Amino acid sequence: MAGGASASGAAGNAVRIVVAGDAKTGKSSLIVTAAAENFPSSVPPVLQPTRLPEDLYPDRVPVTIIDTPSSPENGSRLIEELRRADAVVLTYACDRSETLDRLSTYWLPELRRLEVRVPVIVVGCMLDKRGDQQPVSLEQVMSPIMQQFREIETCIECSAVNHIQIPEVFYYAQKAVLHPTAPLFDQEQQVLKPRCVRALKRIFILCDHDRDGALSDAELNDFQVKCFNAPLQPSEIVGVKRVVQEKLREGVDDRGLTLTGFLFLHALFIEKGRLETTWTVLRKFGYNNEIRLRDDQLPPPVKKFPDQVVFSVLLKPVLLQEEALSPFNEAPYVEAAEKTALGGLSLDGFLSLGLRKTLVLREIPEEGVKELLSKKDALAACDVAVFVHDSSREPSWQKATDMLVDVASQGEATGYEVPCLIVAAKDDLDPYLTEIQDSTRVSQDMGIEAPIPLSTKLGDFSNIFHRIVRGGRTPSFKHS
Ligand SMILES: Nc1nc2c(ncn2[C@@H]2O[C@H](COP(=O)(O)OP(=O)(O)OP(=O)(O)O)[C@@H](O)[C@H]2O)c(=O)[nH]1
Ligand SMILES: [Mg+2]
Repeated sequence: MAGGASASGAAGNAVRIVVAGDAKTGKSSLIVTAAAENFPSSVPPVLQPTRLPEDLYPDRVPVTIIDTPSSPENGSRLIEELRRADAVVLTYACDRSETLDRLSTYWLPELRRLEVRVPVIVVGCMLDKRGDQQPVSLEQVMSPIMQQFREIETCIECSAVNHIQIPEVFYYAQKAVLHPTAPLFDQEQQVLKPRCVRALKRIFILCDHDRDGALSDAELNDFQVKCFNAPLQPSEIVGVKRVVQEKLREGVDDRGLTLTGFLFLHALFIEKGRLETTWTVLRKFGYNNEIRLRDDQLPPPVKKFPDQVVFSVLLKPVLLQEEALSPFNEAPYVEAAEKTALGGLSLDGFLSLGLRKTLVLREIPEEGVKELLSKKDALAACDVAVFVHDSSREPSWQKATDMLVDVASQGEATGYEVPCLIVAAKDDLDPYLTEIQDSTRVSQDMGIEAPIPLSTKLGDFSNIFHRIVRGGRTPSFKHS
């Protein structure tokens, strides 16, 4: 996984940790003591790459530690190693404050200059030699440096000679690679990053099976089993909800854990250093280290309800001039639409919108969605996505929402975010029991317009073509 920025973070890849710092700050002794659990009486200036025992840490990812030379004549070798690092351990000697100062005057700026954008662990070595001469705490000393250099993931003091906090140094380093903070959390603002929020919102919506806006105990349990392969005990569910509710009243309601509560819980995990929990959830739902859906997650599986067409995409209208739109709700366009476009629940064909503009509707049958979304730039040519469902049939609605979520996710993942509209067709029939509530809630959750009811049978088009051209709103997995 060498190469830092491109690190996949997925278990199974080796982690390469490079140890650097001023001369005689204890780099080589630190490495030998971690690998052999023995403080060496003498060490060569630079060690060969050292592999840590695989069972040392729970992730069981192979960790290779690279020692670096302090001598200036070996500067190019040092730079080469730093550029290949997944994480950098920077050492100073606890009894030599000038080596600590050099972190902010030399080492950290140097890493930035070299564009080594990987997590940094700052390690104070030879803690045993400091004695009581430094009354201030590590936190007091380090917090201004950590504020200035957000790439510092953790600071730790250790003593190789006394075996204090030696395995911890490399534990934090490998953890920072496998479960990085930066994509999840904005350290500056102390909030979840927008991309992380969007992914968690999507996950929440996918886990909220009854779509009532909260995770019930059963839904929470399913989520837990999916992510961690183990059920939650009833007392644990109570515990989780209590923790959330104590800090954030609206985090839980009588239906269960709300989206706000779900997001709060993840912020809490991260704050407590349990990043692996949030990463496990994201990875189970198909996200990579940049919190983008992995390629193998696109396209999503498509179930088939053969008698329906629930997904239509409007290709780029051919805008011939900058003139105002002709009203489409007048003859002959509505009639044309009625005969050709909406007959049989499909938006299809070519609708001429007066002399100046052309609205191109492309019908994507259900089985074509998979193929469409398999192209990363599929949505680039699309101005609006319209999701048509039969409002009298629940499976049709379910299918339409799944597709809406898929299209919105792909839009987010690829940057081609497309405004979406939901069309509730066959409005002359009785809707299935909770259709109105459901569809209104989903549109609210996603931050798009309320579903547009229409009935071709009754000739009621709800001004649909006008609304399509007006464009709808881009879904944002926003929750009311
Ligand atoms: N008391 C004490 N001495 C240590 C500790 N760690 C290293 N030393 C000693 O500090 C000296 C320097 O240690 P090294 O491990 O060679 O440090 P280094 O940074 O690799 O040094 P260079 O590669 O020469 O720059 C050696 O004499 C070590 O025995 C420690 O935890 N406590
Ligand atoms: Mg050395």
